[in-house]
Amino acid sequence: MSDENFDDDLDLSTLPDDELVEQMHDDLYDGLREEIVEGTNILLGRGWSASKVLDDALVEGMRIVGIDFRDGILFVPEVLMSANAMKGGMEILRPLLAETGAEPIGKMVIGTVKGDIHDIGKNLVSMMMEGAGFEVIDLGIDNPVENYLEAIEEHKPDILGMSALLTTTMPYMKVVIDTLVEKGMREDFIVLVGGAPLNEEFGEAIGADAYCRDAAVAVETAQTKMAEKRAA
Ligand code: B1M
Repeated sequence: MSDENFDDDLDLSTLPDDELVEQMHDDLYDGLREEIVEGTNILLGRGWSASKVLDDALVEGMRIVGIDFRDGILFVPEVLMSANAMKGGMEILRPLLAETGAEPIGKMVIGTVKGDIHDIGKNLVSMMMEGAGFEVIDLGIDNPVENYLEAIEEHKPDILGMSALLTTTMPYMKVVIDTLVEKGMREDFIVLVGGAPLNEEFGEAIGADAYCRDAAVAVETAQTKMAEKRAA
């Protein structure tokens, strides 16, 4: 995939559409933000719709990145660079997508729980979810239950995502879920949880809909749960 790195003076605008899209997959894989911005602009200039650029060039490229991340071929720094490159393209497309009324496939509020300042994993999840076409409202780190409730009230998400990296902070996820139950709101949302010290058993015990081992699983789970919700 990275063989193209040597080719610094490749003029993207000379490539036919299919080769340019393939090149963008490689550039996304290699975390080349400027090239992704340029490729995105070229495709739009050729009359591609924003959603086609998003799906065929960016989301497909991130799908490939996600597979190699899950399989241990790519590592965190590389994936952060890919995600950053994708964000470069997304920044151009986001206003155009809003303009054409293309609906995101779902909305997620996500945040790291109270007492916990780890955010690398959560950021990856946010970016991969955005890459898969979800709208993501990222609350950042160290969120007390009030922050989640405010965001739910304001953004009316389909999914509530929580991240925790410490054994001392992961129980706080239950505080948030119990609060939703107390307020009779629990069934209004798909609750997904993740973070290195968690496991499926913990997810079940606290009443989440699913524990997500990594960002790729978070995307897959969100897509499945959204489809189930729509079907119901
Ligand atoms: Co901290 N830290 N840390 N740390 N840190 C851990 C978690 C630790 C396991 C290290 C260790 O001792 N081996 C340990 C926890 C031990 C425990 O609880 N049993 C630990 C500790 C002790 C601490 C401090 C207490 C240290 C201290 O101050 N004495 C302190 C706590 C601060 C606090 O939060 N209050 C602390 C601080 C820090 C730094 C600030 C230095 C830094 C964080 C920087 C940042 O995030 N901006 C840091 C780091 C980097 C780590 C390690 C080394 C790496 C975490 C990471 O980013 N992993 C970590 C060791 C480890 O985990 N092996 C460690 C990469 C990331 C991509 O993976 O976050 O697991 P991860 O995310 C994955 C999945 O888990 C999942 O998808 C992600 C992508 O695939 N996922 C979700 C995560 N969130 C999700 C949410 C979802 C779905 C999936 O929602 C739907």
